[in-house]
Amino acid sequence: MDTLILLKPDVVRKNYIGKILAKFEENGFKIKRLKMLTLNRDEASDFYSVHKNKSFFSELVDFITSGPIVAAIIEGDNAIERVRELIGSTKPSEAKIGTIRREFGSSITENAIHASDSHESFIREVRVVFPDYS
Ligand code: FUP
Repeated sequence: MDTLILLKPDVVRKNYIGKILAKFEENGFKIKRLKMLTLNRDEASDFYSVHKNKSFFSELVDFITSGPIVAAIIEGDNAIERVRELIGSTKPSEAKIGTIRREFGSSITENAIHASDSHESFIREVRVVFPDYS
């Protein structure tokens, strides 16, 4: 099973790309696709379309477009659920010790990483960053 992760601009700025990708490999996942890119505002709005009516939407789009990100398709048994566990809760200060957001995130916006929360989200999100995925 596949899932999508994005290492957000805070991770690229702080030089945590390697440390975070290593956690996926150490936990038995395969990195199936990998690329660095910068989302434009249209792509970011599309990616986060489920949040378009939320108060934090413009802040979210500002942040995710603020610099390069690293996108990866991660493969493994039950990957969607297991990767969500590995990244931890949205708010880094509330995420369990040992999770990626707890270790590398600094606020609810600058929370280091995105991971698809369902198969439906994965299918919608993957097309924004890997349009040739099938
Ligand atoms: P998650 O699935 O854990 O990434 O969290 P959500 O789908 O609830 O939120 C998506 C992104 O919106 C989070 F990564 C951070 C941002 N966000 C805020 O900036 N403020 C909020 O109050 C909630 C979420």
